Amino acid sequence: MIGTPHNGRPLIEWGSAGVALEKETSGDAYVVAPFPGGVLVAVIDGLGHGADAAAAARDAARLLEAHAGDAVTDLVQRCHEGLRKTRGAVMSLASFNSRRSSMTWIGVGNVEGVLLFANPAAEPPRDALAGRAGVVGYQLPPLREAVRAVSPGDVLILATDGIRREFTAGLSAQDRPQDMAESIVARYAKESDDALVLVARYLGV
Ligand SMILES: [Mn+2]
Repeated sequence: MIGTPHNGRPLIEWGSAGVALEKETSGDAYVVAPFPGGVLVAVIDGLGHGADAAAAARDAARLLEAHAGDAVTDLVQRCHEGLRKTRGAVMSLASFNSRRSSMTWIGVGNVEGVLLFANPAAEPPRDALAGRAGVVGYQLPPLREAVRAVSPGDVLILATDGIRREFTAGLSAQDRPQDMAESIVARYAKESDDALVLVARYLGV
């Protein structure tokens, strides 16, 4: 999918894929939400699975969509307050900024983030984004964001823990995001948890 009309041009191209443990009711959710000057992407894993997990993830997704242009630390704090009556959730957020050609990232809990560089000479060829332990809605770690420069063609992948950690093996930043997402789920989804992958390629302006 091409997301985010941005002055008429999309800032990212993205795709997603997932499987739910309980039919039709995934506790995992994603957000792709444009705002003036950028786009917010996020993957959320509501604790456990089933309807209560889905409710927590959905509440978080709504809050992120409604405030997409806010600083990522403020977004996590807002979700923390909004999810207190739910089971809680873990999440990773990335906010792309077109003017600065940057991505600001934060993660609470184990939603994996990997940034694949389009430049084949990049060393290292990818950057893993480590979240801090915690549960949004229950217990937050100190909130610290990380900022990365991004170039057109760089690919961000966010994956819940229903995807085995080895999913980054053999990935190429050249592939279509939707194909990458489907291939990761097909090869690395566990049978024991909801699984969701979001792949976003930064196109630049
Ligand atoms: Mn999970």
